[in-house]
Formats: sequence, C-alpha cells, structure tokens
Amino acid sequence: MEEEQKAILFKISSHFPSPQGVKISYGTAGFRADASILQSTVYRVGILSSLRSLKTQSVIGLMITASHNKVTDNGIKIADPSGEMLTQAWEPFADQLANASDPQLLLQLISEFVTKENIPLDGTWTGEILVGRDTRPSGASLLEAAEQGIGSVVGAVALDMGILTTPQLHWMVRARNKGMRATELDYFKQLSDSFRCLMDLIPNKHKLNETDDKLVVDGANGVGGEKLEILKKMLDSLAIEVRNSGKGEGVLNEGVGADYVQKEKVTQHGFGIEDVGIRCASLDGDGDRLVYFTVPSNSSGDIDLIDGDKILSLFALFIKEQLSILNKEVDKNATNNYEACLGVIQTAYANGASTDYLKQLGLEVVFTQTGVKYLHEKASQYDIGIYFEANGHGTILFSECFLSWLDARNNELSAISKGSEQQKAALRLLAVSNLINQAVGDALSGLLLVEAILKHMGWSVHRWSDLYQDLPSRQLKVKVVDRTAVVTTNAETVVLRPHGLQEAINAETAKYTRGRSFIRPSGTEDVIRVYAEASTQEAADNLANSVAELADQFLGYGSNK
Ligand code: 16G
Ligand code: MG
Repeated sequence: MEEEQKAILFKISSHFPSPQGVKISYGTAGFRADASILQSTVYRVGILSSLRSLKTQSVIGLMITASHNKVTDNGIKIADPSGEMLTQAWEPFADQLANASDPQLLLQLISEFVTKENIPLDGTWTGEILVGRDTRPSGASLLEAAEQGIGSVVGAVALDMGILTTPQLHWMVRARNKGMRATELDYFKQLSDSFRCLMDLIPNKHKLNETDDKLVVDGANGVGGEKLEILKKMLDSLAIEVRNSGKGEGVLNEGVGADYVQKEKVTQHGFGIEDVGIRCASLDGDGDRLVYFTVPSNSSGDIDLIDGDKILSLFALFIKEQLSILNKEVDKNATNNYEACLGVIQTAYANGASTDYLKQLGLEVVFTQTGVKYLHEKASQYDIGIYFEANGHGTILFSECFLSWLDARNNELSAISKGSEQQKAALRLLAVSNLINQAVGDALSGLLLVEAILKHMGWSVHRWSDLYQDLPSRQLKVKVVDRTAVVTTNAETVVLRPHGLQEAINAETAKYTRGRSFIRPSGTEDVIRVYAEASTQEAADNLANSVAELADQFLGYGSNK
C-alpha cells in the first residue's frame, strides 16, 4: 500500500474512533446497533465497500438501514456485484475492521488484507459505491461517515442514491453491473411494465372478476410506504391505499410493519374492525419483507396472517402451472425441450403445513439456515428457485440459462403459434422474471406479483388463505449468558451443543400431536429464539414454554451457578 494511501486512511480514521467496550459483529444481515455508536462502523464499512469494488472491478452497494428494528437503531447492509448480499468470505474481515481499536491497527488490517487479496490500490481502477439509506433520522449523518470511508480509499467514489428501500439499492447495483439503466425511475418502470404485461395475459374468464379489488397496505411508517405511493400512480389496474406511510405522526416500525404483524398476529396501528374481510398487506421498515393479512369479523384484535410461506405457495403453484402449460404437447424428441428444474427453499420457521402442501404439489423442498444469504445461495442452484422465509422475505430466482432458453422458446412460439396458451405461459414466466427482484427479496415487487397471480386465478384473498391451514405456532425468545454456546446443525433444527439439550427437546416435543420445536441463536439480537408448533394453539404455547424453560436451564443465568 502506498504511503499516501496510508496517510489518508490514518488521518481520516482518527476522526472515527471505535466505541469503547462494545463488540460489534456482522450478523445475519450486516451490522446493526443503536445508531449513536455506529459512526465508526459505517465509516469502516465504507472502506470495505471501496476495497470490494476495486477487487471485483464492479459497482458495490452500501445500504444504511436497520430494517424492522426500532427507529433509534441503524445498520449497514452491503450489496455485492450481482446485487446479492456481501460474500460470506469477506464477513470475517468486516468483523475485524469494525472492531479495530485504533487507527494503527485498522491500517495494519487493511494493508494485510489488500496484499492477501491483491486489491489494486494504485489508482489503475476506479471503484464505485452506490449508497442508499432508509428514512431513519440518523441516516443522513451515517451517510457522511460512509462517504468519508469510501473517500479514504484512493480511486473509490461514492454515489448518494438518496432514500431507498433496501431491494431498490440491490436492484440498482445489479442493473449497473449488467450495463442496464439503473435509476429509481427505471426500477419503477420495470416493475409497472412487467405487472401490466401479466395483467394483459390474464385469462379472459377472470378479466371481469371485480371481487376483492381494494388492497390496503401498511407501510410500517417507513420507506416502503413512501415508494409504494409513487409506484401505485404508475399502475392503472390496481387500487392501493397506503396507510402508515411515514408521513403522519406514527413512528417507524412502532406497532406497525411486517415483523410486528407476523410475530404478534394482532392488528397494527391504523387497522381495525372497519377493515374486516379486506385484502391487507404489510411491509417492513426497509421494504424487503411482505406479509398479507385479513381482519376477521370477531373483533378480537387478532388478524388472519398470510405469511411468507403462503406467498411462496402461491408463487410455486403459479410457476408450476405455467411450466406445465409450456411443456404441454412438447415433442419429446425435439432438441429444444428444457425440463426446468424447480426448487423451493424454506427455513425451519416454515409452517409444517406449508411444507406438506408444497410436497403434495410434487415440488422439491429444501431447507437452509435462517438468513437471506443462505436461502438465496441455495435458490440460485435451480433453473427456477423460489425462496421465502415465513417472515415474508423472499423472491424467485431464474437462471440465465433458463431465461435465454425461455426467450428463444417464446420467439419460436410467437412465429408458429402466436397467442397460443403455450406462448402466453412463456410470456408470463418472462414477465415474472422481470417483475420479481432477482437480487434480493423485495416487498414491492412481491406485492405486485401476488396481486397479478390472484387476478390470474380469479381468487379472493380468502381463497388463497384456504390453500392450507397453518399449524398453530409460537415464537419466544430467551435471554442467555452466551448465545454462541448454542451450536446447531441440519438447517438449525438440531442442537449439537450444549450436550443433552436436543434430547430434552425431543422428549418434550414427543408429548404433542404434530409437535415440532427448535431453538437457535439469533443473528441480530442477543437472545436464543424458540419456535414450536403443534395441533392446537394451547399445545404450541405449552411446547414453546417448556422448550424455553429447557433453554434457560441449560444456558440461562441460573445454569452456571
Ligand atoms: C435478518 C435477515 C432475515 C432473518 C432475520 C433473522 C436478511 C436480509 N435478513 O433480518 O432473513 O430472518 O435476520 O433474525 O438476511 P434472527 O437471527 O434475529 O432471528
Ligand atoms: Mg427488512
């Protein structure tokens, strides 16, 4: 590393001392903490993003957000060249940088890493980092810290993209690296055009179906609601009312948003008895999670949740249907046949009833550990990989290879049987691949796809909800001395350590009809999470409580006395 570069890094980093006595770690989805202690972390991630950009000679994204966490928190997510999350191979370096206690150590770490990774810091390459932020008040000053970090690396430049949803920024990074237009308007245009295309392809018999037309969306008082207000103006065939759009008095994620709705299963602020039976959706604070719900007529304050598993099921059903239309009447000996490999990815949190349903459809269902980076990686191994977490984060990935075959097939069909059902199926699949975000789960594009599919099927929200009946479930969290003491395997369904805990969980679970339970250390909070499901709500609650007690016995504050 050149002396000049060292001097710049040393000088600027001394303005960003790391917070004393705090260890910050790159969790499931980047760094997250109280915003007041994040200046130095964001500055250092600015440096890391520049190095990543120079190393990959591509545009990188840096998103300042703490998603569904409280408004006083903030955090950072990094988008790699393909728009995916930062490669796991660089996560240890991110941890080291964030925790370097002084400028000297920081410099040494960077210097060693630059040599090891052979990163060109001689000005021969220019790095470019797109920086986005959500609506949190701390975003503006953290943006400055990010810009200082990026500016500390010779040859790297920051481009402030303004306030965006996380998926918008990921989408832009991907588009830029593919040499495509990548402004926010381009994003909105791609979504609205492909949505229109799907609407134009709706079977005639469902075109007149005006039932259930209104959609009410909870914007979590965050950026997602704000962007949906813009997007909806570009959609003529969909009536959307946005509530909790962030313009009123409500606080980001406070008693609102997808995380709240999915975990608490009660009506959030701004919704109530007047919404009985209406199709409602909820986004999270940075617009990368989506759940639907309806308000039942029993005025209990509860909601009927339609979670990520059911969104996944709807998508899977539609894709499978289109693939079978496309492959109907194919000449088995023709060279242009392509049996697309369709895979569905879930986590242990997926409701058991959803997994049963998907398997009944004859689909291949695989499990990964929690966190988008794991699901995304797995999904990318299929021609069409559909992944969703129950909490509403997910998307559909199409392989380049399948898409180019599909494109060619569509051209061929349009020459020989224009307007045929087969060609329509090809067009629909192409439209889905343009609509649904290929970089990361995206509540806005997911919402448009749900809406288009419901219209395609001629289904009400209730018909969709009735695809299968969720098993009652309960989630709890337990404070423990050291959550890293829990080591799991098999997509987090089995505890390896502490010894004996899994056997105890098994013995408890065996007492319940359709009982299933697991524990895992959270990747975003200092707690252990407990999940349980069983045939009744009472049983699920009891199982969750018993397993939480076991976790406390083995790991809680009393356990090491
Ligand atoms: C993050 C993850 C989400 C995961 C959640 C689990 C991304 C973009 N987000 O929000 O996928 O479900 O963490 O949180 O990866 P936990 O580890 O605290 O349970
Ligand atoms: Mg989020």
